[in-house]
Amino acid sequence: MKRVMVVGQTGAGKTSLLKALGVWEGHVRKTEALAYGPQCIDTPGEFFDIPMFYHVLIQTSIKAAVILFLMDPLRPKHVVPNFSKTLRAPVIGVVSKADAATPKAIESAIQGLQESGVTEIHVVSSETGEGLERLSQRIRELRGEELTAAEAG
Ligand SMILES: Nc1nc2c(ncn2[C@@H]2O[C@H](COP(=O)(O)OP(=O)(O)OP(=O)(O)O)[C@@H](O)[C@H]2O)c(=O)[nH]1
Ligand SMILES: [Mg+2]
Repeated sequence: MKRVMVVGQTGAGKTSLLKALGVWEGHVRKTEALAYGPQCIDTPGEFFDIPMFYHVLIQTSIKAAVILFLMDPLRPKHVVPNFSKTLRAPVIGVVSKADAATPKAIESAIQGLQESGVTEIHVVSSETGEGLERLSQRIRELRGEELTAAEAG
């Protein structure tokens, strides 16, 4: 299974993003434990907030085809330098909640992702759908799925 895994601080919008991308069918509520769907792996924010749990994220990442590493522009930045490099699948950085954040906050979140070791960064909103089409396309590429001629442009 080529699963999409999400990682990031509590309330960053991980579950909402999986839902908006169509890879999670369940409800969006606080994620209390690792949750596997046929197409995704959802993780609780605490696993990123509390270093004692890092090893769980790292071990779980082995089972992912692509990892979305979220930074919430509405909350105090939590940067763990080069954390994304410890994960065992390709990492895409995602600034969430673009609909509700100021350009300055978005810029700061992008910087936080760069400090976390991420090189590819998307700015999205699960509320309005901003940025989701491009992100979906990149996920499909990293999962090794063929694009249709129209999508490939
Ligand atoms: N404005 C706005 N709010 C969002 C967006 N995405 C998520 N939220 C809100 O952010 C809150 C947290 O969303 P979740 O998807 O549960 O966040 P999470 O990262 O899965 O949180 P944990 O499971 O606790 O780690 C909810 O109140 C969502 O409605 C977005 O794109 N825009
Ligand atoms: Mg969640």
